[in-house]
Amino acid sequence: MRTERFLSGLAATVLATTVSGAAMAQQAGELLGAPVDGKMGFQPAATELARDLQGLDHLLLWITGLIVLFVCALMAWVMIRYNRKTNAEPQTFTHNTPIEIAWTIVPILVLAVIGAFSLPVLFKQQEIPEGDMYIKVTGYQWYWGYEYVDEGFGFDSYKLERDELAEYGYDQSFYLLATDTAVVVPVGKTVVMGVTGADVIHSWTIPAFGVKQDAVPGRVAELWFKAEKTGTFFGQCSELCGKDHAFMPITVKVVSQEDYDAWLAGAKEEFASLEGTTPELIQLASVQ
Ligand SMILES: [Cu+2]
Repeated sequence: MRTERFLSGLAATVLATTVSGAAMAQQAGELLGAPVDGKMGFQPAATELARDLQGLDHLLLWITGLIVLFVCALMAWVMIRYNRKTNAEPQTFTHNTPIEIAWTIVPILVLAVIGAFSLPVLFKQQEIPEGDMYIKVTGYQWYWGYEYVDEGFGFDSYKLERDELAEYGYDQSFYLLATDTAVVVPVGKTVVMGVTGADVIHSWTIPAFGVKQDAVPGRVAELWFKAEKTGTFFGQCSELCGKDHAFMPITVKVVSQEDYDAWLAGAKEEFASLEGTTPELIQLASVQ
């Protein structure tokens, strides 16, 4: 499966170098951040944020797992040792001070430990750093619009139909993941995204980056990520937004700085015509 995807990505790269045009030049790198048949768990982390989140999840799984085992063991002990047959004459006491103190203190300690590990992860995600670049994303019913605010252009991103996938270098498993245009970002750069909605609440996410942000009309929320490897990563709208909620996927391509510069030059030309027709672009440039 992996190899197949790698090969299709490779084929797309070759295609991109032979067929010019910014849209095709976006086809680069391995198709990394996508669900894989028969697998469970997280997609491989492509950012520090995602690694932190997955580490926290593992820690919580251990803590909750041990608590479940402990409670089950206590219940089994009570059922076996204190049933009517083995303990016909029950004791009549109603208090045990040391145990009551313990079952108050121990859960507090458990929560304090969880808090000590989870709050730094939360803060790291929510404290938006000074970004190397800023992209504004707007959720529409039912597609995404992107604006490279610093560069003064923007484009919309629609899902690829089944019969369009091959043309863009994807196999059929990328239906409802792959889009016609993609967000292109350079590897190792801090990207800050402003997320908003134009009509109803949508939610922008890339699971492999560990980011998810509701796109709420009338406000611009922010998220950030710094992708550590090149490749193509996928997400899907994650807030029920109407009948085509399932049909507005997200594609992000992480490329080398040189590839990004080349894409940027082409994209500026290709999408420049949108500038006059997209009033939000000018408005947003001033917000930023
Ligand atoms: Cu949506």
